[in-house]
Amino acid sequence: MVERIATAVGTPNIALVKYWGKRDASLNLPANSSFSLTLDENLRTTTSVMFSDSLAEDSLFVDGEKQDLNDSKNEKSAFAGKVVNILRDMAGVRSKALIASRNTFPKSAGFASSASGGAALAVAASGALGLNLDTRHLSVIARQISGSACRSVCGGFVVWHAGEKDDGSDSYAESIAPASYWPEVIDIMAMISSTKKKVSSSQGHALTPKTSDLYKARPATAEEHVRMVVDAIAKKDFGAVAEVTMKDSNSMHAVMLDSFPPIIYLNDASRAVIYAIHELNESEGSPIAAYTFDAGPNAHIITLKQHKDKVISTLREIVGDNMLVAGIGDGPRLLGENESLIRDGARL
Ligand code: 2P0
Repeated sequence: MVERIATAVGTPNIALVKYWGKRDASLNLPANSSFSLTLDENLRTTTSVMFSDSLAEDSLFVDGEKQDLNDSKNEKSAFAGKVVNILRDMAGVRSKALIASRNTFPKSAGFASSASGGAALAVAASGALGLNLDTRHLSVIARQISGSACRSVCGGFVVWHAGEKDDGSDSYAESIAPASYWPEVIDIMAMISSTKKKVSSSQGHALTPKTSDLYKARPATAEEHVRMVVDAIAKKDFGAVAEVTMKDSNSMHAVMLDSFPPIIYLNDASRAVIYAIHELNESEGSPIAAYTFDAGPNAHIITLKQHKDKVISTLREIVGDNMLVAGIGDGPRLLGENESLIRDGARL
């Protein structure tokens, strides 16, 4: 019996310039390039993949719960199945796969795990199949599970190039600097709500370009923001990084609100964080912190280690102690056999 198995860990990323709107929904090709920080292993997904002749069908378990790989309503599982098929074809392997994945995010955090999960799966599955794929190739594969997952394949400071080709081969992520380049940068996450969002990211990616007039200006604005943030990172100009980060989050949430029906992810507590960060920056005389919000009300505050205590005491007024802190990470890595979630041919 041939059995191939590998385990990888992946971490989330936080976009400073956002991906919102696709030019191709089946391949997750974005309307614009984006920029992110890959976070460290304070939040992580561990995924084991086994290909074995003894398996009768493909199966996927997330946090112990069996997922239906053919459920078209559960897009992420459907994409996971698709990615396993692509990799299996590349390796010329026919055996079925058992995939087991666990998130170590605090249960109440309300932070998405599709980016860390997608990156961990791409690395573990290609590792199990002995495919020696470079980061660019891995990001193209991970992108098909979840767009933002392609950025989590890279460590440090990451650009996802939108690309132009119909087949998506030039839509990939690339690290412009490793985590060690600017290790003082941190993300303080303020947990505001963990309730499931009314509009999923995938629904929003489709609705906004179709219905928002303001969205027409969004792709060019985001491309300009990527150029600005890359330049600011090269100069380690934190004030410039902070300004473009806040403006890009506001730009994305503006086109969300301009969608019809409107998509509203921010709530009163999110808005209180926005005001508090502007007040803090004003009292400091220059920006020491930047807020950014994804498809939900939780705030990510990007700052430098030396300002951590000030930012935490500002946020505490709004969210109490519901905070998590992550640094910048090196991206996914393969783990050893003793960390596998699959033993003796079965998931643990
Ligand atoms: C981002 N988000 O750039 C943006 C900002 C949310 C707001 O990427 O359909 O789960 O799987 O490609 O990656 C969330 O969307 O969407 C997202 P799919 P994804 O991080």
